[in-house]
Amino acid sequence: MRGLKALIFDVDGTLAETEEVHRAAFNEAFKAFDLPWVWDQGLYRELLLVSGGRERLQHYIETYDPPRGREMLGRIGDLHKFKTQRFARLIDDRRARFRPGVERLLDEARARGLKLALAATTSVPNAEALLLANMDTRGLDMFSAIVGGDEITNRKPAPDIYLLALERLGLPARNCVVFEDSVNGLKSALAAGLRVVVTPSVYTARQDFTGAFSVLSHLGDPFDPYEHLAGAGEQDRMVSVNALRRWIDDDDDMRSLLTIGGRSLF
Ligand code: XBP
Ligand code: MG
Repeated sequence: MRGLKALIFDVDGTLAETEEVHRAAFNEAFKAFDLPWVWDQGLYRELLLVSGGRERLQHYIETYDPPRGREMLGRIGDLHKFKTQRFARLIDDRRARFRPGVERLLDEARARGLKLALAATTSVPNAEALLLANMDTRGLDMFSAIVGGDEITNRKPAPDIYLLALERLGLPARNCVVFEDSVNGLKSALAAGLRVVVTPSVYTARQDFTGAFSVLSHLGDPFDPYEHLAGAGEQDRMVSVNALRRWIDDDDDMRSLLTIGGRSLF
């Protein structure tokens, strides 16, 4: 059956520019463990190609062999736990506000009867802390599913997290749209058969978003229109439920036009 029934959002970089807060939390954890490690923005941009804080720490130690790295390989869990505690406190201090259009689209989607889900590599408590800091408890009540990175084995770009989100929503991919900020997230959602609207973040601005349904500077607001970068949305200025429905219906019409004898040319 055709038609938009749910929106699925990535958290870090998509709802808010949280990666600077994660980076601050990592650096505070390194200080607390007396490690002479500092992740500056240039290094963090490269490390972000590895999804998952624990995996990122392991990759850093194995790739850069920093002082006391070998010793810390066995304590990555403790280090990441401390970092997560610091992140939650920094988020509580409202260090990451929602990006343009996020709260407006969430509210509109609920008002129009669409389901909402989150598909985050970070932990569910981190995602919930961000919702609470920006929308109070209202933010927690509006999601049918909040899927965190701890619940799946293979992180983005593997499709696992989006397949689990679809299962929790009880919907097929064709009735949903994903909002992502990174190439890993885009690949993950595409591999799950989903259409993806990409709103690049500070750390992902220069990545290759081939395959995206739409690439926009952000979701837009009435007085803060987005910049259209690629794909659907060239004639609009903000992502609304009506606009999404139009873009998807046009895309479905195109796909059915390009399907000959039941075989898609896509
Ligand atoms: C976000 C991540 C996370 C955060 C850090 O990717 O990869 O690892 O960077 O959070 P996405 P944790 O936006 O694709 O979900 O330390 O909790 O992993
Ligand atoms: Mg992201």
